[in-house]
Parts: sequence; structure tokens; C-alpha cells
Amino acid sequence: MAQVTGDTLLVVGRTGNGKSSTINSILQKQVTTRGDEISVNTNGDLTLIDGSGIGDTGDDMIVTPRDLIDSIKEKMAQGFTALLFMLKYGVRFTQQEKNAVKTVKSIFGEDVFRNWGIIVMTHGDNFELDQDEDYCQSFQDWCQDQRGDIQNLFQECSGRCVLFNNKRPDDTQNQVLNSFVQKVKSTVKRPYSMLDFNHAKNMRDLWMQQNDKQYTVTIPDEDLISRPTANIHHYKSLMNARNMVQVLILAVPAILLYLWTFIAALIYIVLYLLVAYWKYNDQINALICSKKKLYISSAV
Ligand SMILES: Nc1nc2c(ncn2[C@@H]2O[C@H](COP(=O)(O)OP(=O)(O)O)[C@@H](O)[C@H]2O)c(=O)[nH]1
Ligand SMILES: [Mg+2]
Repeated sequence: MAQVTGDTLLVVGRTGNGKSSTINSILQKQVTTRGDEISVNTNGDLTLIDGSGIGDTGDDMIVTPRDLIDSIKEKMAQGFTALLFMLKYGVRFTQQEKNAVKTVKSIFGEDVFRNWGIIVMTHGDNFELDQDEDYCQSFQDWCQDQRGDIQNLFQECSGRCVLFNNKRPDDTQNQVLNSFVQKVKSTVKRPYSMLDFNHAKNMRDLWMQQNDKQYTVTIPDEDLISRPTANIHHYKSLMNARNMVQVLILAVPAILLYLWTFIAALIYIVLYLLVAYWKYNDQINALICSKKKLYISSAV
């Protein structure tokens, strides 16, 4: 995608919607991005930021809200030209997708979609499969046919919605994306900057507060297996809490048992000495007296 030079695209959306695959398609090379952090990939002058975690909500969240915001601040210090919001073609626009939109707005500000948003719909191969000889529809027509919240989102982005087939990427989808990036640039005339980010501070703080609470929810163990890419920090903190409880449960009785054994041994020794003293009192006195006599006589 050589045309988009000097631009930075921030890629966000729920985990599994195709962020990493789309970055590979745009850069036309395989770049590895770690699932639990925001990574930056550049190809010439084009920079793509994989905003993993931005758009995940509730149990899907893979880092603490605070860590996520710190990571965003660091990686997008230079701002971004456009925000690519990933959706998956063929999957209903569920409450979780709506929450993802809300999260992105809470982090970057209410106007982020209106000014800088481009919807990228992955799984374009499924769109092609849905077309048959009798009924063939363009993707733009399909977008216009949508109703409800997804239509509102399309409108908010002024129809900037591109279909991506990451299984068989071609240059056409990159050209369409490029035309939308140019549209964003000519409409808003400036990249999203730290100034815009700072404007959204109040909303973001509120979001952090709400999600920090949600974040303490216990995740079942099997989730660790079904989501291998899930964030280590999340589970680490969870495991730490669990370990603390386990340590307390095991350690407190062990310490009590140890103390009790020690006290019992002490009582036994004292009692033994008392009994011994009482039992052999006469012999001990006799021994002491004889020693005294011996001492006195030797002195005389
Ligand atoms: N068939 C098909 N699969 C895709 C497409 N884009 C992504 N995927 C698959 O969707 C899954 C999640 O994609 P990934 O890029 O890891 O999503 P991320 O979690 O948002 O980074 C992977 O198995 C991809 O191979 C696409 O356009 N078509
Ligand atoms: Mg990824």
C-alpha cells in the first residue's frame, strides 16, 4: 500500500475480528504481533499500530484498563491518521460489538469515529461466497441495506467501510482503504493527536473506574485453556490473589500447629522437671548437704 505514506493507522476491535491478519494484508508481509500488547509495525512510511485489547470488554479484556491506557499513550504518542475499527462479516452486530464501539469512544473521545473512523470488515471471502448468479450485490449496497446500530455506525463514519479478504488479499482492498484514509485526511485535515486524547480524559477515567471493578471478576480455569493468547497480566493478578488465599488457608493452620507443638513441648518439659524435682527432692537435698559438708570440712 505504497500510496499511504507518512500515515499511521491504529487498528482496534474485539480480539478475533482480524486485526493482525489485516495488518499483514495491508503491509503485504507477515508480521508477528503479540496478542497481549500494542505493537507497532512499519513498512516504509506507513505505520500500523495493532491496538490489541482496545475494543475488548468484560471477560474478553486481556489487560487491566490502566495498563491498556498506559500502553496506548506510549505507542500512539505521535497520534494517528485514521482509526480502523475491525468487524467480522457474517457475524451479527451483537451487544459486545456495541460495547466495543463504546469502549473505543470512551478511550479516544466521542468524535473519534466521526472524524477518523474507518470500518474494516474482515472475512470478505464469506461475502463472496454469499453472492450467487441470481443475486449479486456490491459491498457498498450491502452496507446501505443494514439497519439499526450497525447502520448508525456506518453513518457515523460517513460510509467509510471497506471489505477485507485476508485469506486472499489483493491490492484492490488496499486501494479502497487508501481512498478512505485520504478522505479522512481531507475532511478532518489533521491527525488525531495527544491533544484529542487529553480532551477525552474525563470519559476515559470514568471508563477505567468502571472496568477496574469489572476486572476483578474471577475467570474460570477452562478459560485459560480456551484462550491461550489471553493476557498473562490478567491471569497473573488472578493467580496471585488465588495463591494468596491458598497460602493463607495452608499457612495459618500450619503455623498454629507448629506453635501448639512448641507450647505442648514446653509444658511437658516444665511438668517433667517439676515431677522430677518432687520425686527426687530428698536425694537432691542430701546430695547438696553432703557437698556442703565436704566443702566446709575441706575448708577447715
Ligand atoms: N476466512 C477468513 N479468516 C480470517 C480473515 N481475517 C482473519 N481471519 C481469521 O480470523 C482469526 C482471527 O484473526 P486475527 O487476525 O488473529 O484477529 P485479532 O485477534 O483481531 O488480531 C484467525 O484465525 C484468522 O486467520 C478473513 O478475511 N477471512
Ligand atoms: Mg491479533
